[in-house]
Amino acid sequence: MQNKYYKLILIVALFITTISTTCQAQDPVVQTKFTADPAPMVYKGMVYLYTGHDEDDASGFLMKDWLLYTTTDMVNWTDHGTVADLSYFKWAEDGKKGFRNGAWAAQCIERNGKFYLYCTVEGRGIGVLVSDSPYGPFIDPIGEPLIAPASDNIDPSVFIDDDGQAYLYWGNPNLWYVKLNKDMISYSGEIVKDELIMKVKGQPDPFHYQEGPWVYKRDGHYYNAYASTCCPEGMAYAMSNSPTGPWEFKGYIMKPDKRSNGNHPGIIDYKGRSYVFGFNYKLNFALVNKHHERRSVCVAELKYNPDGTIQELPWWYEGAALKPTGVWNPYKRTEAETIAWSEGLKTHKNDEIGIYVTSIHNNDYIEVKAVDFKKGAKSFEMSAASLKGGKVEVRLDDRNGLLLGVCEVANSDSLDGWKIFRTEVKKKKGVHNLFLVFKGDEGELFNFDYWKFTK
Ligand code: FUB
Repeated sequence: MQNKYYKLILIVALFITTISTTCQAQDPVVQTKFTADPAPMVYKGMVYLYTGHDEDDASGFLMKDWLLYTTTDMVNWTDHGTVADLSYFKWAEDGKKGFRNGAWAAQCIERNGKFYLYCTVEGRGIGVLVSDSPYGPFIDPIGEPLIAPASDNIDPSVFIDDDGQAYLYWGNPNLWYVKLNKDMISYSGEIVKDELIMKVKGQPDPFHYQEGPWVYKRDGHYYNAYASTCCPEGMAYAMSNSPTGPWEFKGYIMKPDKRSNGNHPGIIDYKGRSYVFGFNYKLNFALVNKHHERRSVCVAELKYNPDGTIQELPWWYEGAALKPTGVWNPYKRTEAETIAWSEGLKTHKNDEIGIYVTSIHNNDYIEVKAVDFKKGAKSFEMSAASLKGGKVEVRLDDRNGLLLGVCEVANSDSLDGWKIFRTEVKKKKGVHNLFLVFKGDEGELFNFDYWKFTK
């Protein structure tokens, strides 16, 4: 997606996608990159969403790093960029090929203030990284795979039971588990082949288990959700009275659909609601009528029945829009990479300012949902760097909605020359979706670091 032609197609595709999904703005969650294998984690009031990363030019799997996004309202997601990559595992160097590929599914969990990120290094086993913060930096504490290389050994899911016993599950097409020690970086006892797989010769597999297990406990029930059937993959689940089974197949969370060759569930409870993450190929198919492993993470609200079973969801495109679980405060600094929906943009990172929004062209935009202006703002300011400059139209509720003001972004002489630009804005009270619409001549206009309103 580096060249101009590709970007033009992306803008048109996202425009069509937006029109056809005006009420499903979280499909996909991220529009600036291709993301896969979602692993959400709730910690201290924040959702941390770790994802895999399909490269823009991937045809098959081309995955080099793991990304992190956060939210406190389930609709506005802040991009934190790469949280770890293959080079973090020195043992993952693939001969002459280096660290070029294989950053498959991962999951992060907190224990006693430390964060453990279990990562598939495809063909080389499952590794574990540790950090004092969910944002990293992560390091490899053992210097070797935690789970040895084997074709089955992908897609780790980690779960800590109420008695403190932690389990690691993984596998395709078989499901395996082992008891982790309290240090979370070693295990004790046998690696067990789980009975979730009941492939009896000549009998249909009642679980349709394929890969991507996601094990958790809720209201006394143990759940094992997973990518089911192949291919296309849907998402199904089994329940049990114990973390090691026996499991009973309960049904689909979402049926397989030819619009998504693969799948990978990640499930959380957050602020009184439940959510399932997975992925589809919507952005890929909006761009080209050809299957590439260029996937996009999606999220939908999940509902449980009183007996703990899960209500089956329709396919991503047909589900209800997510309701924000909070409002956004526009009077504090907001990173430009906090986005509910965007068109035509990319994000990059540098050592000076961290993540910023780039590849900004005429008519590209950012939407931030449920922004609470309270009694209304006086002015808007933003930090940008440019060789060319342009304008930002500050609008409400639609990309063509009420114009509050126009912020002129002058040439700041360099793409690293960050400067603050301001405009007065019309006072408008209450909660609105904010649209920052970029305007200018042909070509890249500027880079954008953060914005805020003043009262
Ligand atoms: O993303 C690479 C692999 O594809 C994952 O590890 C599997 O779960 C499938 O989603």
